[in-house]
Amino acid sequence: KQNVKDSFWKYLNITCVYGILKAIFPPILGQYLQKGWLYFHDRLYYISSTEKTWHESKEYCRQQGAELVIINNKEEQDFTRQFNRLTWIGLHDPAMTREWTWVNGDPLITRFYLFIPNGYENNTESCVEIRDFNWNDEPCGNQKFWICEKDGVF
Ligand SMILES: [Ca+2]
Ligand SMILES: [Ca+2]
Repeated sequence: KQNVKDSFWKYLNITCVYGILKAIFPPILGQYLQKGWLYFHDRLYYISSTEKTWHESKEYCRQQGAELVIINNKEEQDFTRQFNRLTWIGLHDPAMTREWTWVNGDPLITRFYLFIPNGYENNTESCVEIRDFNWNDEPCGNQKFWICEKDGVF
């Protein structure tokens, strides 16, 4: 009985907090949506319509309070590959040691795409793009479309 009561209060609490946050944050959400960002699974994504180098793309996302997309699960994989463009993602090999790292510093552990880095020669391909259904390492200075991801409470 106590458990039921506890979980009721817990539920009410969460609902209230969520309601308050929702009242505060929709303007922010609205701003992003107005600028063409897409809302998917509690996150916002920006699919560029112009092309930049990997570093310029990363910088663009940071200026928007976001990051180059980090692909954490199958849903995000399917979502990000649907745009039929060569797009930079937030994965690179900063030390050129073939240790692939996400822009938030996490190492690459799970690959949701087929990823066979082939730019070993002079380590010239240190940044990663979505290409068709796969990931591909590419020279960071090439111009590509890109995807930013913004998390947060909306
Ligand atoms: Ca993500
Ligand atoms: Ca390659």
